[in-house]
Amino acid sequence: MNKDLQSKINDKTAVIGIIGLGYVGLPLAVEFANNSFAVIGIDIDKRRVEKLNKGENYIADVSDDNLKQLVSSKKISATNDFSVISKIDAVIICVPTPLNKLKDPDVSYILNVLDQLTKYVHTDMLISLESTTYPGTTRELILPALEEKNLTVGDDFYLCFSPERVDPGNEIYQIKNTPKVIGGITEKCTAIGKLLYESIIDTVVPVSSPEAAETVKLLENTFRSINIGLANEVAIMCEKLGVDVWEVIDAAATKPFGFMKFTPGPGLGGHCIPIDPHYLAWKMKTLDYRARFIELAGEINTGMPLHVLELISGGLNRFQKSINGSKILVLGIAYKKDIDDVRESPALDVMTLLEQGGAQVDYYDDFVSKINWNDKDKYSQNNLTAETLHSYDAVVIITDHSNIDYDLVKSESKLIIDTRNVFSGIKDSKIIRLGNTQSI
Ligand code: SAJ
Repeated sequence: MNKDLQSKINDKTAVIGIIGLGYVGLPLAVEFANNSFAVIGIDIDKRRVEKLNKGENYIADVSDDNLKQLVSSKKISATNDFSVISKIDAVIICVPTPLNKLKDPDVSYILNVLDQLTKYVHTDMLISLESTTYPGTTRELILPALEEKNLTVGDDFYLCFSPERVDPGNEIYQIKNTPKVIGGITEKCTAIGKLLYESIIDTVVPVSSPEAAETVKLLENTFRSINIGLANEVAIMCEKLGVDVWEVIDAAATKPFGFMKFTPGPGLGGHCIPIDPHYLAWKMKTLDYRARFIELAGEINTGMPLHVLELISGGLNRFQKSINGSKILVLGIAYKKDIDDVRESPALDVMTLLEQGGAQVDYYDDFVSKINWNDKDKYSQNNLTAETLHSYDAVVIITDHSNIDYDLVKSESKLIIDTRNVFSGIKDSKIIRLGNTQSI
């Protein structure tokens, strides 16, 4: 007897498909497989598919051994052949949604998936979109394409939006214990989607529509971008006011209600926070509304690398040096501490500005051995010895990885620009801290 989707989810015989096996999709595939579902990962990157089918992990938040065990026990397999969708009961789309050169949404990855999905969509199937996107994408782009197959949403198939809430490197909050929001086209869609996610996640939060769920995600990340922008602007104000922004923020954070701590930095990195707010701003433009907070936060955050350059220039000036002709070491180039991801990292902007200013720029980051930077391969310095540090006119701390010997950095560097308050409260004329009078 052909069990319906609901009973297949309940008895875990539903075959789960994850499209897009990156920092969102692969952990999700592992989570479903760990909960006894058969999972088929689909990705257009053949190398990634091959690695996965050999049980080789490439995502830091996934356990190598767990993945190897799931692949060898055939709970997880991967392919780049979308026709497997015809035997998949629930498919979850986790493909990138970047910005194009004009900073407008680039939903081409979603559209490419849709081209394939419409070939193989079948009755009694759940489709959940997780890729962060502008409100309306699920209903305006995905639904019509599926309904063209003479299938009725809420009867023949179920369509939801459920935003991912992955915080790479976060060891406390992971998939199971991070509440999951979900909004379906119909109430039955939401109910089926909620049932599926509840099989792996402790708390699933239904909302009334996909648009609500799409907007929840954008609010979450816009909230962060704007508050980080505020922290960055307060840092610049504190340099002019003659106070230490880090002391001010720490003291403000003692307020037990009505305040949430954000800290300044060299800019905004990652594949979400710098990008997601622009999806909301773009959608609002189509509705003749200007999202001014988002634009202003974007201006301030993208202006921080240039501010860091001014701090470096001011510091070199103390030693009658200029950026032009100086040797500069950037310490930490990942977009945030203790991870290996450099996407949108402000370190890359700072390095480009330094090189444009005539400096010789090197970096040290033992999470990131090599980058492709301005179309050429650049390698991390091998080790951080006293001799290495002393050979640079300035050392710029962009990402404060935990595994650095900062005492050595302090004793052996001629000049330090500290954008992460590593040397908190230390008054030393060779240390310039972002957001602190000592810096100027
Ligand atoms: N940053 C600051 N000051 C702060 C916080 C962050 O300068 O007070 C910088 C970081 O250095 C980094 C960037 O902002 O360059 C983004 O930081 P993030 O902590 O938001 O890191 P992401 O983008 O890896 O993770 C975020 C999630 N983080 C948290 O919730 C803490 C969350 O915003 C999203 O669920 C997730 O991206 C996503 O994928 O949308």
